[in-house]
Amino acid sequence: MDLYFSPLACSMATRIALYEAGLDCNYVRVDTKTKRVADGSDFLAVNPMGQVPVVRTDDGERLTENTAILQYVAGLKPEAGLAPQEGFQRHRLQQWLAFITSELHKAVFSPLFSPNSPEGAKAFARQCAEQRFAYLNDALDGREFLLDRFTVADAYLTTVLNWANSTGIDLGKWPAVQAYFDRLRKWPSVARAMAEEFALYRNGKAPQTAA
Ligand SMILES: N[C@@H](CCC(=O)N[C@@H](CS)C(=O)NCC(=O)O)C(=O)O
Repeated sequence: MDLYFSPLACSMATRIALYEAGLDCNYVRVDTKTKRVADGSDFLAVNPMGQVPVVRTDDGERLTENTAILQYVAGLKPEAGLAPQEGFQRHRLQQWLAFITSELHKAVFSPLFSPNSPEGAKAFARQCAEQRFAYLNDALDGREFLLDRFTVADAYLTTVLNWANSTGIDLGKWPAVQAYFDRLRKWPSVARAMAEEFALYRNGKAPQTAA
């Protein structure tokens, strides 16, 4: 399997899931700014959206979209428990994946990161953050994980919360969110992925946007 990734971008959630599941992968670095793969080839030929993550499966299928990729990886090793395979908890997992991708990643962080989004869009994103993080804070209060154990939703949420500092979002306003992030960033698969991708990010030739 190949994972097209960019250091500290949302593709880090898939790296966390792969580490958690103990699955091998070929990590292919992409510069999302120039749309070039590390070998110089055109990333738009891999994903016309120009976005990471992309997974190329061992069968040659290409899969995009965090929520689909994370569930795909979880399904490769069901015994790792990264996604409830059936029952209502499966829907609960999908609820959180959808919330993270649409309400946090795209509504809050993407406009804050984008050099092309006007100040009005950034101000609206900061306004959206208040309600979204208050909701998340209530949901996380008294809980260790989003579900009853570490799942791919936690892999995605920690990846997204990792952008708060660099976008001026003070997680300290939401104590349960802050406590969750402080705890989860020390979770072995998360800590490993963050340390490795931070080193790659710092050593990158060109700065890259995260979200
Ligand atoms: N809808 C996509 C969005 C992925 C996405 O936003 N990726 C960002 C990195 S976090 C990216 O590649 N941005 C570069 C760009 O949009 O040009 C998904 O959920 O996988």
